[in-house]
Parts: sequence; C-alpha cells; structure tokens
Amino acid sequence: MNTLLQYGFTDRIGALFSFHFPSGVQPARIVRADRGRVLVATPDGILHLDSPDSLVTGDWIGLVGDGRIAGHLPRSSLLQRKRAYDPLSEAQALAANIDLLGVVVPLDRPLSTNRLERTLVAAWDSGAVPLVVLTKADLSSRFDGVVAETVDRARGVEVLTTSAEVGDGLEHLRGRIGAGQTLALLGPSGAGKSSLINALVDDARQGTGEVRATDGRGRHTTTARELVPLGDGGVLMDTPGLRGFALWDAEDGLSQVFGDVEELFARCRFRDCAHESEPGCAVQSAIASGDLEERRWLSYRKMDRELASLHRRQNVAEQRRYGRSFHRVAQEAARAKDYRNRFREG
Ligand SMILES: Nc1nc2c(ncn2[C@@H]2O[C@H](COP(=O)(O)OP(=O)(O)OP(=O)(O)O)[C@@H](O)[C@H]2O)c(=O)[nH]1
Ligand SMILES: [Mg+2]
Ligand SMILES: [Zn+2]
Repeated sequence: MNTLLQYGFTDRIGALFSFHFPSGVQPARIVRADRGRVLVATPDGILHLDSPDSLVTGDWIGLVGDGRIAGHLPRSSLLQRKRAYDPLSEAQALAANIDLLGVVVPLDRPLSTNRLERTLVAAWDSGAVPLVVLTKADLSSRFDGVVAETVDRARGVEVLTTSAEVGDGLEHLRGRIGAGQTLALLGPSGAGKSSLINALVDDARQGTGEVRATDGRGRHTTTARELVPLGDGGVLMDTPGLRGFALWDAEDGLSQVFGDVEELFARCRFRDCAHESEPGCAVQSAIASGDLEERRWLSYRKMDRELASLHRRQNVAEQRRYGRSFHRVAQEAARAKDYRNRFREG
C-alpha cells in the first residue's frame, strides 16, 4: 500500500512533480516539522529526516535517493502570521497546501467574535476555503445562542456543528473532505481540535487535555502541526491552540471578511475620510443608524491599523537594506577612484 496516498497524493500532485523535478526524485509530504527535523510520508512509509527550517507541515517535497530534500513544490495555499515579538517584522509560515481551513469555535463558552473574525481573515488569506467548525455540541445548552450567533457572525461561511463526545456532525464533516483534500483545524487551546480528529479517525492517536476548571482555558496540549490520515484519502491537520494571531499581509483576507465595511468608504463625502468625525462619513452614519455594529467597525479598524503598521515597518527595513547596499556601492566607488588617482600620480 502506497503510504503517500493516505497523505493526500493525487494525480495532480504527481503531474506537478514531473513538471518541477527531474525523474528519479521521489515525492513525499511533510507530516510534522520540528526545528530542523521533519517527519516525512513517502510511498514506502514514514521517515525522520533533517531539513531546512523553511519547510512546513503539508509541504510536498522531492526526495533524492540518499534522503536529501531537493526542494518543495509551489504551495497551493500557505497559512502564515507575523512572528510574535519580532521587531524585524518577518512572516512565520505555519502550514502549506491546506484545502479547507476549519476555524474551530467551542460551544462550551461564550463566543469571542473578534477572535472569530481575526481567524477568518487569516483563513481566507491563506488561500484555503474557510469553514467554521463548532465543537462540543453536547455542551451547547450551557451557552444558549452561540450557534445562532456564530452563523450570524460568520457571514456566509459554512458552519458545521460537531460533537466528538456523542458523534454529532462527524459524518457530515467527513463528507466535506474530498479524496486528496487536507482540512486543518485552527482555534484556541481546549476547543477540542485533537478530540475531533480522534473522533473522525476513530482512534485516540492525538493527545487531548482537560480544560482548566478555574477559567475553562486549555492547557496547550498539542505542540506541533501534524497531518493525520482520515483513511479514505482525505487528510486532517491538528494544530496547537492559538494564543494570538498577528496578521501578515492579510489585506485580501480583511476585504473578504469586511467587504461590507470597505464598501461604505466609497460613500463618504471626503475621499480621504478618516471615518472618525468628518461630516458626511458613511461609516459613522451606518453606526448611528444601527446598520453597522460599532464593535465590528472597531474590530476592522484594529486589524487594518495592525497591517498598516506592519507595512510601515517593512518599508523602513527595506530602506535600511537599500541604504546599506547604497553605502557599500558608494564606498567601493570612492576606493576605486582613490586607486585611479594614485595610479595617475605615480
Ligand atoms: N463534552 C465534550 N467535551 C469535549 C469534546 N471535545 C473535546 N472535549 C474536551 O475538551 C477538552 C480539550 O480537548 P482537546 O481535544 O485536547 O482540545 P484541543 O483544541 O486539541 O487543545 P490544544 O491541543 O491545547 O490546542 C478535553 O477535556 C476534551 O475531552 C466534546 O465534543 N464534548
Ligand atoms: Mg490539541
Ligand atoms: Zn468616512
């Protein structure tokens, strides 16, 4: 049995391989990546290999005979965020080649709308198709209305309700994952991502952890992104619970989730309206009339400012790099001139 077929290998991937790699390079997929070490699925089974840090879970890679990695295929989708606490503003790639991104919302606590919106922005921006996966449906009576509220907030993104405990919605979710497709689950710690994966594959292979009794938060049980075969050609990806999610170049995702807000801008009286207290501001009048929820506007503005500040820092870094290389060129030119002058004098 070809192991790679369990990890999402399809004719399309096969064709991409023949196109990108010389014959003799073997196809493989990164199952899990841990600082310089990767777990790799090959046609003949699973291998541990050393790898460059640039590879992420889900990458399709080419293997040469001695286990050397020849490179990776262009990614059909890439989930990334801004590296936390990084003044240089670098992107951190998290996972590649995801078809469906399940934004996990647990029903055992009140809905965090801002978190849902932010995760949806990142999900759309990855290039995967987002869906919202509600978990712990068996506990949903504790917080009335979260299901309806989530459907409302998800604005057209498909919402599926599941329970790993009693099995609700599992068949439906399995049915959404086509052969060769990868569904990644993304959400806070303790939301039930690993439990749902175990229930879907009917095997307790992913570790799970109780939420803390005091505040209902998870314990960050899962520590690495990892592919789990569904058994019928579909693939699941478990991920560690999200703490925060700093956006990276996510303007497209922002427009997907907040298209209604951005449409208002064209109706403001002034082209350069800051949407604060300008006369004729369509945003402020939509808030006043109740057409636009103020919370939603503030959530949009926070992410928009975050991206603007990211771009300012990217520009400064770019100018510094340019400045350094300009300085070097100027120094070399001065040295060459100095040399020519001495040559002339001598
Ligand atoms: N009642 C009920 N409890 C669930 C369900 N799914 C998960 N749980 C419980 O929720 C807790 C957290 O589940 P995990 O699957 O570890 O959560 P996780 O999202 O993987 O958490 P991290 O790995 O920390 O990100 C565990 O105690 C599970 O037993 C469910 O459908 N119903
Ligand atoms: Mg987990
Ligand atoms: Zn305005």
